[in-house]
Amino acid sequence: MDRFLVKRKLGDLMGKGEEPANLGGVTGNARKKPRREISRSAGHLAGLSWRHIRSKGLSCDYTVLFGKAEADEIFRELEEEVEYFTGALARVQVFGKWHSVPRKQATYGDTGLTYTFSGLTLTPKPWIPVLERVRDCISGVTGQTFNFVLINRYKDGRDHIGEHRDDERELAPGSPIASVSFGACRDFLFRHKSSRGKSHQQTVEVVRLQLAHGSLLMMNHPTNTHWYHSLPIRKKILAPRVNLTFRKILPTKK
Ligand SMILES: O=C(O)CCC(=O)C(=O)O
Repeated sequence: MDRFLVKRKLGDLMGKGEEPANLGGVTGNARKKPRREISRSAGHLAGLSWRHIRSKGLSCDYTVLFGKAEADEIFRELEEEVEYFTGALARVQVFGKWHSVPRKQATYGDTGLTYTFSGLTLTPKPWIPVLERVRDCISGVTGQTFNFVLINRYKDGRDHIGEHRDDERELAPGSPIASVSFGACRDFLFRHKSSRGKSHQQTVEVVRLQLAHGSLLMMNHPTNTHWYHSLPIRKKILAPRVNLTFRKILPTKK
């Protein structure tokens, strides 16, 4: 993840309806397969529909995990409980100049883990109930486990995240990243690494998604090896959004 290494350049509203319904727009060369049901252990999550998004080296699965009432409740709790970085951790150095990060960030996770953020070795804050609730729901529907979460809060459509890959050394090799969104629906773009820059070698079509309130996007291996992702500026969006990316990171070597 570039932001952890501080190398990157700085670069509607919630779904209505009580039941999960909005499967998010997908454009580009994402192949739409028929929706299918998956089995899961959490009984109240029965009936999820998944969209499978595939391209060259890209494998993602998208669903709306929480209905509106539950997503609203979780969003409210996140807004009350999450403590975001301030001071030096809310700033980034690009080509020798300091800039404010164009969003707020926080990290939570298992005791004893460490990770590198803005060139510093940090420990995540201990889990809080609302994060455990979301983490355990994802584990219930995917069978995957996570020990760390990065939280990004976008106060409105001016807040954004530039193109990057989540490829930091701490990530367990081959593990998926589970991205859960609450609040304003935002566009989310994947760009193939060979299609970046003015003199790119290939043109692989950009994959565009919309991440709805209560949605889950599973970014499976090897997506982050071949594709960069971003959440671009959308000035018309006035409402906040909170995104949680659950990860499995390797225990710190003693
Ligand atoms: O807010 C989002 O959906 C994107 C967050 C992201 O790119 C990341 O955590 O790596």
